[in-house]
Amino acid sequence: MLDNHFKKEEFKKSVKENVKMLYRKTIEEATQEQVFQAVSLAVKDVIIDNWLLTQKQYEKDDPKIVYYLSMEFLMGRALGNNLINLCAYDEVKEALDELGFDLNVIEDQEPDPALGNGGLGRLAACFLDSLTTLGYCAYGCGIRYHYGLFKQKIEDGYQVEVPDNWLKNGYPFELRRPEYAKEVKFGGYVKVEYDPATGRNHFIQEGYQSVLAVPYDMPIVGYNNNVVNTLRIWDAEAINDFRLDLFDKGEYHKAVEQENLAKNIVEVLYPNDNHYAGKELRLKQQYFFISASIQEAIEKFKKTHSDLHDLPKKVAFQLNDTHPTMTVAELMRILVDEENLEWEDAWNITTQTCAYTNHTIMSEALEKWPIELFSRLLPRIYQIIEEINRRFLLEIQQKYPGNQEKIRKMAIIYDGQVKMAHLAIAGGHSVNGVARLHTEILKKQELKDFYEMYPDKFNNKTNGITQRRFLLHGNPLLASWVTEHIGAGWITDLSQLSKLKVYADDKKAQQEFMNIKYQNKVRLAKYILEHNGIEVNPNSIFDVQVKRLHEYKRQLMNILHVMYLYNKIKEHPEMPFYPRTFIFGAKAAAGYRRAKQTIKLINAVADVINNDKSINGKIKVVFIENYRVSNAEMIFAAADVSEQISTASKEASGTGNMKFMLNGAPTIGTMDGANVEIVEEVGAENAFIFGLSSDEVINYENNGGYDPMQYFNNDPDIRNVLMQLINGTYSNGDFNMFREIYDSLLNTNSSDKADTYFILADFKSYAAAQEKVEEAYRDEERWAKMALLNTACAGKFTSDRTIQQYVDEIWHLDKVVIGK
Ligand code: CBF
Repeated sequence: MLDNHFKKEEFKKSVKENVKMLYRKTIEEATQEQVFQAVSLAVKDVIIDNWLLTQKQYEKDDPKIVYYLSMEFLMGRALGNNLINLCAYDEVKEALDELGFDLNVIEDQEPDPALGNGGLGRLAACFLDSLTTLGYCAYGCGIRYHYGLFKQKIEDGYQVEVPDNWLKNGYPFELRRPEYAKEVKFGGYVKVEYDPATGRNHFIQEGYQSVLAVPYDMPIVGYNNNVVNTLRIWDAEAINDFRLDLFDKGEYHKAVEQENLAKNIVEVLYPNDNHYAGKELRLKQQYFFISASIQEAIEKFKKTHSDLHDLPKKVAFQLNDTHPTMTVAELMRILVDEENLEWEDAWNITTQTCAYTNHTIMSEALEKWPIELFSRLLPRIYQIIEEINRRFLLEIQQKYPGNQEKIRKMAIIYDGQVKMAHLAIAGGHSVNGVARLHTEILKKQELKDFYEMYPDKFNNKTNGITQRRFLLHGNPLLASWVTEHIGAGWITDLSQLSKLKVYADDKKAQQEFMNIKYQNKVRLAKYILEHNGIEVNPNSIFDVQVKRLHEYKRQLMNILHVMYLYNKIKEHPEMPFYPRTFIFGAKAAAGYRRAKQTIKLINAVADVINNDKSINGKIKVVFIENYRVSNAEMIFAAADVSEQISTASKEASGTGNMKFMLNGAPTIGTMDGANVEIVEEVGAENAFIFGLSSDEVINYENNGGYDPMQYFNNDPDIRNVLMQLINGTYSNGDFNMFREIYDSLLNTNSSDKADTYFILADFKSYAAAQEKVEEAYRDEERWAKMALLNTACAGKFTSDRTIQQYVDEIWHLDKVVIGK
C-alpha cells in the first residue's frame, strides 16, 4: 500500500516545505526536533486522507461503534508506529537518509505520550491498534492530561519525579475539534419540577459550575488497510459566556472558581497503578470525560437514528476498569432527564450497552467514593445511583429473601460509600476478567456473590499485545527473520508464528535467532552505557524485570536473590557461575514509600556489586531510568529471561510477559495471571515455574498460618540476606536505610501482617528456578530452541485475538472495508 505521498521525492519535498512553513528555515538549518515536527506533519497529511475516507465509509455503512472508555491510554510514540502501519517505514527512512537525517534519531525527538500508568493504559492502546487493523469502528475516549506520567530521574539511587510536559513543543498528531465541545456540570443542587402535561417529574441541576470539554482527536492507523479510527481525548476550558454572565452579576468569585476548575481538572494524570487514592479531583476527572463522551455518543447516534431503543444495536460502551463506571449513571441521566424515557426503558438500554472489564483483585484498587463527596459534586448522578441501588436491592431481596448478608456484600451504596464495581456489574451486560485464572478468581472469590446472581454476565478475555509495535517496530531484525521464514502473514495473523516450530531444532535457524538476540543485546548495552555509565557484557544472561514497581510484583524478591547470589560468589569464588546482568526498570507511584525504598535498594545493591572488582563482572545490576513504552520496545527485544514473579493470584494478567515471549525470552515466573496460559502454549519445559500456587496463597490469606519468621530462623541463606538489609552492607554502614523493608518481611516492628506477598515462602524455589535458568542457558542448543519456541508459541497473545473475542462475545461489531 504505497501511497503516492510516500514516493520518496514527493515526501522529501513535503518535509522541506513543512520546515519552511513552520520555522522559516531550510532543511539544512532545522534542528532534529523541527525535522520531527515537519516529518510528522507530512505523515499526518497522508493519514488525514485515510481518516476522511474512513469517516465516509462509516457514514455509508453505519456500523456499530464501540466506545472504549478509559482514564488511561499509554500510547507510546506515534511517528514510527504510524509509518509501520502505513507500510511506509522503509521508504521514509530512505528519504530521510537522503536528506541527511536518521529516522531513529528523528523518532527519538517525539515525547512519549504517557497518558497512562502501566498495563491497563497500554492495553487500551494495543486494543485501539487491533480494532483499527481488524476494521472495526471504534473510538478511544479519554483525557488530554497536560502532564502525563512523571518522568523518573534517579538521584543518589532514589526516584525523583519530574513533570512530563509532553505538549511543550506542540504534539503534531493531534487535532483540536472545538465544534464537538460539550458542557459538563458539577455541584449545585437538583430542582424537581412536576410537569402536569406528561405527569412526570423533571430534574434540573441548578447553581452548578461548569466546564467546557473540548476534544482533541488523534488518528489510530490500521495496518495496511486504510482504516483510521480516533482516539478522542478531552481537554477542559472555561465556559466564557457563562463567566461573563457571572461577572455581570458581580459573582466574580464564582467566575474565578470556574476558571480554576477548568484549569485543574485535566492538569495531571494520577500516577497510581492498581491503587485508589480517593481524591476529589480524580472523581471530577472521571465525570468530566465520561459526561462529554456519552453526550457525544448519543448526539452522534441521534444524527442518523430516531429511536434510542436501538442504541444497543449501534453502540457499545466498554468500561476499562471501574474508573469510567459513571457511564451507567450518565447514560441513565441523558435517557431519563433529557430524552424523557421511562426508567425501565432507559435501564434496559443502558445495561445492554455497557460492559465492564475488571483488571485487578487488589483490594486497594477498589474504588469506593464517600457519598458526601459524591452527592456534593454530582447531585443528580448521585440521585440516579440511589435509585439504581434501591431497585438493585429489591432484586437481591427477591432472589435471596431475608438475606441481609447479600445486601451488605453487594449493595452499590453501603456504609456511606458508592461502590463503583458493584455499579458497573449491575449496570452492564458483561463482566470480564483479563486472563483465565483471574476470571476464575473473580468468579470464585472476589465477585462470588455477583457471579452467583448473574452467571451469564461473566466471561474471560485473556489480554493480548500488538505485534505491530512490539515486534515489527521494536525488533526489526527478528521481524525480518520471521518474515523470511514464514512470510509476512504474522503481522496481521499472529497464529502463523506456529509455523516457526519446525525450525526449533534447526541449527542454522537457532544460530540466526540467537545472533539476532545478541545484536539486540548489544543495542541495549550501548543504551545502558550511555544512560547509566555501566558497561555490561552482551554475552552475559540478560535477566529482565520491567514493569511498575509494586510490592505484589516482587521486585524485592528479585533483588534479594541477587544479594544471595553475590554472597554465594563471594563465599565460593571458584564456583561455576554464568555471568548475568540483572536489569530493572520501574516507576513507583510518587506517594508509595515502600516501592521507592525498593528502588533505592536496587540501586544500592547495584552500586556495591558493580564496583566489586573481585567478582570479575560476574553479576551486573542495572536500573534503567524512566522506563516507558519507547525504551521498553528495545528492552523486550534484548531480554534473555523474562521475570514474571508476582505473588500467585495478584497479577490479573500481565502483558509484559507476552511481549518478552514474543521476542524470544523464556519466562521465569509463578503460576499467576496470563503466565498460566503462556506455559500452556509453550510447554512447561520451556519456562521456569516456581512458587506457591494461587490456591495456596488464597488459602493462607483466608485461613492464616503463614509464618515468614520460620524461613528466617531455619534458612541461613535467607537470614544472611535479610541481615544485610540492616547491617549496613548496602548502605555505607547506615543501619536504618532499609530497616523498613526488613520489618515488612518479618514484622518485627509494625502492626501490619508480615511478608504480605510471600517472598520468603517463595524465595528458595525462586532460587532453584534461577539455577535451572543457568543450567539451560549453558546448553546453547537447548536455550536457542527454548527461545525460538517462545516466539513460535506466542500467537495466542496478540491483541487481535483478544479484540476478536470481545467483538464476537460482547460488542458484536460489523467489519468495515474502506473503499468497497
Ligand atoms: O489488564 C491489563 C493490566 O491491568 C493492570 O495493569 C491494572 O492496572 N489493573 C493489571 O495489574 C495487569 O495484570 C493487567 O495485565
